[in-house]
Parts: sequence; C-alpha cells; structure tokens
Amino acid sequence: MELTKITVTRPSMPPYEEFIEEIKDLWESRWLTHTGPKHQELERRLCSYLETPFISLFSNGHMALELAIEAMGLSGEIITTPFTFASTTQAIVRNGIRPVFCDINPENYTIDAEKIEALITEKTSAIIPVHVYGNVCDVDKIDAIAKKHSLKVIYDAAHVFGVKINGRPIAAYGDMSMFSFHATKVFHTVEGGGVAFREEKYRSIFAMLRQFGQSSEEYVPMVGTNAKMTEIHAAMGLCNLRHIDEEIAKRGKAVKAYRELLSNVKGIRISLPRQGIKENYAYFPVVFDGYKYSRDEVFERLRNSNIFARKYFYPTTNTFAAYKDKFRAEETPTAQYIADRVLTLPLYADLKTEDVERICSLILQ
Ligand code: T4K
Repeated sequence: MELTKITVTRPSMPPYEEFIEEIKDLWESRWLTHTGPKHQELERRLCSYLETPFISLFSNGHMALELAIEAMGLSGEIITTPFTFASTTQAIVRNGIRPVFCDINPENYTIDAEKIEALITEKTSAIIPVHVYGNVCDVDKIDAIAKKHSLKVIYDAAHVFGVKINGRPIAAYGDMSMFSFHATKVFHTVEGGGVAFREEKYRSIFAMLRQFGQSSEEYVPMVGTNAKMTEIHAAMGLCNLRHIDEEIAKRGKAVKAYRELLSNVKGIRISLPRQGIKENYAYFPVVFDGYKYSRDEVFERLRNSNIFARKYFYPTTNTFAAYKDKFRAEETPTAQYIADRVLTLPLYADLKTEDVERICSLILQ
C-alpha cells in the first residue's frame, strides 16, 4: 500500500460553496480586476484584522516588496539577511540596490540586531529584516538603530500574518511590512500580497505603481508595472479571512504535537516563541545539530516514506549562482551553519496528529 504523500505545506481552502457564492456576482458585474469592489472590501477587512491604517494589495508578495522599496525611493545599500526565500534579496537587487548581508541570530534565525550598526555606511538607505518562519525580529532594537541613523525599515513579513508582540500587531513596526498571500501561506489569496503602512501618501503611489504608473486614463506620472490583485483572488481572500482564526488554531495543534515529541532530544533544536508572542504557526523548522543523523539523512528518510519536508532556507541567498562572486558567504557564518542543518517539517491546518507522530517517529527511530 502506498503511503499518503505529505508535503511541507498544503493550502487551506474555504468551503467550495462559500467560494462559489462569493464569486457569483462577478458573472453579473463582469468587473474582474483593477481595484474592484472585492479588492476594496478585502483591503478594508485586512486593515481591520492586521490592525493597520492602510494596506495596498498586489498580485503577489514579491511585487509588493519590490514596489515598497521603489515607493520609498530607497537607493545605495540595504541591510538585510541571506537566510530567507529568494524573493527578499531579489527585490532589493531588482531595484538596483546593493544588499548588505547581516548575519542572523542562532536562537530564532532573524537578523542579529547587534551586528547591524557595524554594516551601516553613508550609502545605507534602509534595513529589510525578515520575520522568518513566523519568528519575530528584535523590533525594538531595529527601531532604535533606524531612528539613530535615519534609516527606513521595511519588514519582510511574508511569514507573520496575524502575529502580535505583547498585544501589538506585527504591522505596527517599521515603516512598512510586506505580507505574502501565496497559496502556501497561513492566509492566502492563491497568489497575492500586501504592504501595510501608516503614511497615507503611499496609497496613491502604490495604486499607480501597480497599474502602469497611471493615475487616470490620460495621465501617467510614474514608471509603473502591472501588479494588481484580481477580483477572483480577492474573493478567495475574503473567504479565507472568515476562517483564519480556526485555521491558525488547527496549525497550533500540530505544532503542539511536534513540540511535545521533539523537545529535549539531544541534537535537535526547535524554536520556541519569545515571551508575549501571539504565534501564527507558519512553519516548523528543526535544526539538526549534533544529532545521530544529519539533516540530509533525515530529509532522505522522510522522502523514502513519501514525506516531503523542505530545506527552507538552503542555500542562503548570498551564495546564489545569480550573484556569483558578488558576496562572501563567510561573512554570515551563523546563516550558513543553520542553512546546512535546518529542515522545515510538514505543517498545515489539516495535518493530522497521527501524521505528526509518524513524521517524528521516522526522525527519532
Ligand atoms: N519573502 C519570504 C520570506 C517568502 O518566504 C516569500 C515566499 C516571499 C517573500 C515572496 O512571496 P510571494 O511572492 O511568493 O507571495 C514557496 C512559495 O511559493 C513562496 O510563496 C514561499 N515564500 C516559499 C517559502 O515557498 P516553493 O518554491 O517552495 O514552492 P513549491 O511549489 O515547491 O511549493 C511548496 C509545497 O507546497 C509543495 O511541496 C506542495 C505545496 N503546494 C504548493 C503549491 C504552489 C500545494 O499544495 N499547492 C500549491 O498550489 O516556494
């Protein structure tokens, strides 16, 4: 008998009938894209859920980040980390800006805030830290550094939808926060993304940048692109948002089971939230450091049982072939160390406790 395939993640889906009901009126209105009523409603609902004054929606998280960098007029150098998905670094480089890589801290794999100041030069315009896996950055320290050196901060918040720090929403930190609404994320619109911000002027700038730089049919004051969210995607978001709290709770149940089974195992490190964090259980990374099997051995063993964990985030972005000879990976040793040892285990709302137990017993046996 073939074992059921378990992948690192599996999208949450609203009830089929609910989605059909949500998109029904599009057959009447024939208004399918270009900031239509569903897009606008999703914006309003997300502002309320994420407790942010403004959010602009885009075709995906990557375009959201690229355009956030552009909208803020950043240039020169941006301090960031290489322990992330390709998108973060690519968004900086595609804006013609040099990423300056700061190492990560070994506890929760976010930027090591103690190492930021040494990397600041007269060319530095911003910091783009990544709240990786749902773990939050040292936001207070980053805020203090940014203020001291007059730098902008855009958080790559792709993994932290709904997270709070001591009751304060994650989007309240930095100048902007980019969220990914990709199918594999805690909250999704199939493909999609958003930037949360507090300065109203960016609303119209984002509206132009994502629609060919146009502000009206006959006036094109900016060089823009096409990065709009369609009404069908917004409809998926409206449905998913109604169920988000139960989906996060279901993920939490799987994480609890993992934590119980994998805590206190010699050579296995799991990350636990800092105090006061309301988690969203986005990913479950495990670091094999001195364990009886290497990360790659565990990866293979799971794969042989039809379980597809992922090496998020290996390799680090500063070693990508696209940037050959441009960066020195030795400058971010902790990122290299973790990237060589980390495995992200399957995690999604429908993951059964029996499956978590099976995965853990394959790792532990
Ligand atoms: N910043 C950070 C820190 C990010 O992690 C990401 C995206 C971004 C920025 C950019 O945001 P977006 O532009 O993507 O909105 C996946 C996702 O595509 C990507 O969104 C995500 N991060 C990244 C961490 O994971 P891949 O290349 O691993 O995707 P893929 O196709 O291998 O899918 C992973 C697993 O998900 C599959 O094994 C099966 C499952 N899956 C996937 C898809 C697409 C499904 O069950 N259904 C599906 O439709 O990047």
